[in-house]
Amino acid sequence: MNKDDSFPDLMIERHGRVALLTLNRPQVLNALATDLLGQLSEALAGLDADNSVRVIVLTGSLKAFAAGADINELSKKTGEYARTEDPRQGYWKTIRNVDKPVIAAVNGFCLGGGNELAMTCDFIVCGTGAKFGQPEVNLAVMPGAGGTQRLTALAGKGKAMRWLLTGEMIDAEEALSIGLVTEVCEPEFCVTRSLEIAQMIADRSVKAVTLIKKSVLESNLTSLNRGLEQEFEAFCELLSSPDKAEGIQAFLEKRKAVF
Ligand code: CO8
Repeated sequence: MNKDDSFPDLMIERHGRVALLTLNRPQVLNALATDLLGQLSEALAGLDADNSVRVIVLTGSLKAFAAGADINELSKKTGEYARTEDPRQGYWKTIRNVDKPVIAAVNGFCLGGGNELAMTCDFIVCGTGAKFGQPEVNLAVMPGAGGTQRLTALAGKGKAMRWLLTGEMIDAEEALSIGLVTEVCEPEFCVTRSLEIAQMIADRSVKAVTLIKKSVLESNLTSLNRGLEQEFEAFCELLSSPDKAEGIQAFLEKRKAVF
């Protein structure tokens, strides 16, 4: 395992032509603080530009792929800041623009921004105990990195509405049944299995793989881009609301929010 000083919250490992990138901020269940998101976007861009790498597998720990954006940061953030100064949107753009295939290997909690990150990958393999969800509504906020768009595209309107509006979690079996994930395996084999699939892709023609990925993403790019803009505007509006202050305070005090 290669620890790079410029990526203190990531681990990067090479398996032949496959790179394994591991989120490593266990004390907060890999919550995607701005700094971690910045490291991730830089590491992914670096691997994308590295000719010795053909496929990337992104994973977390057995307990959590990522439990969402960092709620401590979210508490201080206003809509105005998110619109003007926040580097996060730029980081997300870099992440979704990676040309090489990226597979998410998910165990444990995959929530909020964590689920948005997994859905931004090209497909997801998960362990039996994985729990997916968009619980932002519990904090009186909403997904701001594509959750409303990508979950709807994968699960269909009814299920996406149900999960986005209630914040309920989706277990691995249900995630498989709706196509949110492509395969469920024993948790300890999730990364190995993802590396095996990555290896299969790495053996194919780079040119064919690159153009297939590009074409699949193109299929709904115009509507996705429009949806992402609308979602981000709504997200910024909620960041400055009094309900958000109560939602986050309640989380930090480990109590149920009252709206
Ligand atoms: N951010 C910060 N800290 C977190 C987060 C998080 N998202 N999730 C967990 N932690 C911390 C906990 O506060 C706890 O810290 P401590 O030990 O100091 O009390 C530690 O991680 C372990 O967590 P728990 O004790 O809660 O572990 P449990 O196993 O009891 O519960 C859960 C696990 C169910 C995952 C629970 O931690 C939880 O509900 N987490 C929050 C999930 C959530 O709401 N995610 C959505 C966040 S909002 C978002 O992603 C989109 C908004 C985009 C904003 C962009 C601007 C920043």
